[in-house]
Amino acid sequence: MVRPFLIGLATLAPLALPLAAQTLDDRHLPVLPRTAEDQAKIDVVLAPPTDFSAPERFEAMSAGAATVRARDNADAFSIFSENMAFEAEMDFKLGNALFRKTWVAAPSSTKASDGLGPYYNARACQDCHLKDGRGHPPANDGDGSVSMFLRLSVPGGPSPEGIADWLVTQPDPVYGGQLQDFAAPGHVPEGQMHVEWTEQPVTLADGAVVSLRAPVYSLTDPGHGAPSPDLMLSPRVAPQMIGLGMLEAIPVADILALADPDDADGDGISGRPAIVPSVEFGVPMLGRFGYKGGAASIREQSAAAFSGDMGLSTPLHPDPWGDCTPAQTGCRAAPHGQEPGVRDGLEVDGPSLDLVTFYSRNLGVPERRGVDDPQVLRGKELFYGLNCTGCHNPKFVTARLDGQPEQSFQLIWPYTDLLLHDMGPGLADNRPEGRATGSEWKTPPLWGIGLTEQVSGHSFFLHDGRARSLTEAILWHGGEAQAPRDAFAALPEPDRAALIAFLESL
Ligand code: HEC
Ligand code: HEC
Ligand SMILES: [Ca+2]
Ligand SMILES: [Ca+2]
Ligand SMILES: [Ca+2]
Repeated sequence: MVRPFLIGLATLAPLALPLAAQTLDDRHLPVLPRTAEDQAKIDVVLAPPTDFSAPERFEAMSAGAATVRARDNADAFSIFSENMAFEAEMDFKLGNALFRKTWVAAPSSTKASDGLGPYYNARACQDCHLKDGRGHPPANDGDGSVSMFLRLSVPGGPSPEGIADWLVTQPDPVYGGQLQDFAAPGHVPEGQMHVEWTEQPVTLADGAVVSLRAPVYSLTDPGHGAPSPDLMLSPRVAPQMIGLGMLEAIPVADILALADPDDADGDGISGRPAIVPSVEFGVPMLGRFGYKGGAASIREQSAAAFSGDMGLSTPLHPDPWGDCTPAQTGCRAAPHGQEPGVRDGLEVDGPSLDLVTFYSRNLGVPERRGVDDPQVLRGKELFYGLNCTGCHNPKFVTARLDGQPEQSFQLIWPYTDLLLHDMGPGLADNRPEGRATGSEWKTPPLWGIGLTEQVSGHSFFLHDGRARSLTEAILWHGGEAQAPRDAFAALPEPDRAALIAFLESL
């Protein structure tokens, strides 16, 4: 495999940042400043392609030197960054063990892994992020919504300081911020997620008919009283875990530079940054993780998962009852796994959170397949021509990082701008989150998407897994993406196939 993009250290000179960047920074990263010389090199590699008859330089290496060899088995997303030092492998393995670890409710004889719940969605990270890939919606009711969950909220509540355009919501006073569909022995689960599908046929320009399945979600078997009539639900399947450290290492200024909130360039696309109060740093930060950009860093997202998904405390969320509200008195009276002198008095101590974070940061992105295939190249040309790139931004160069070599200064190809976009009423969950409205979603990365079937055994896409194919996923696009979606629907069949072949090669 070629080791691309190793550029020597040059003299340090500060770079002028766009105005908006002055209020948000990358304090989650050990950033070294970019030099003028770095910037000149970056400008060259980030220039859009002009020739679609051959792949661009380094294009096959989706995550730069951290890219892993594509495997033809279900472990393709479980490989550590190719450029990781030998000494770091043990941390990755320990993090993996914690990611796979099955927790048990307290009190138990296995003191080292107790503290689960009392309410929870799953007993291990890996139960949702199956094979480090994405989850899926339930095939039938009662089939366990294990790899997806419902986020909950009601209108009202406080607004965090220093963040403009915050849409005020708060956790449900009884059910909290998330529906936990399991409970420890002796406790009643909060309820179940129920989904009803309706098939909606869509006719494309050439007469082909594609059926989209439209979901309606509800909370059934509520175990803690009738839910509030104002309750808002947001269904979410677990996303794939690859390349997250790279997304975390993109300089915030480079993401903000793509925002166009008033659509000044008139292309119908107006990305906005998600800005969230950082739990770890106590300041507003760019929200990079979660479907609406609800978390600033992998560490914060992982700590929120321990708390909300499994009821486990960490240094960032020290409450051992997780999402349980004051109204859930049974939960708050339940035994927990916190003991003085054991695991720093937490259910998951700081070093364990750091290991899981290191693991999550270093799941490698497989290299592209078929980059020079003529059909894939034609599909790439269409991807640019239809302005899919208006949101699925092809490439970035990560920040230079001190002591984090895997992610430092790499040319990456994630196909996301990490910004929020209005995707229209079809995809709306009608549940605002932070600055994201009920119809806005953060552009997801597309790298690895062609390996979904191989890793996960299904091809369900979008935030709730409603799309059963890449074609359906594209046809669900609306709002700011209406024009590219319509242009796709108007393509002749060979061009649609080429665009899909390009996506399959990512
Ligand atoms: C019940 C299922 C479930 C469990 C268990 C779970 N996750 Fe997740 N995970 C999700 C969902 C759903 C999201 C998207 C969340 C959102 O949109 O707010 C997510 C998002 C993430 C992300 C951000 C990915 C991205 O692309 O934005 C990370 C990192 C993550 N989870 C790590 C973990 C870790 C670490 C654990 C174990 C401590 C864990 N998860 C347990 C379902 C789960
Ligand atoms: C206005 C921004 C925007 C444009 C333009 C856009 N997308 Fe998307 N795309 C998104 C967002 C946001 C999502 C996630 C929506 C959701 O999960 O509900 C998404 C999801 C996807 C997915 C599914 C990803 C996954 O992990 O499930 C695919 C595939 C995709 N887009 C391809 C395309 C293609 C091809 C085009 C051009 C025809 C395009 N997109 C244009 C914003 C955009
Ligand atoms: Ca607990
Ligand atoms: Ca809850
Ligand atoms: Ca625009």
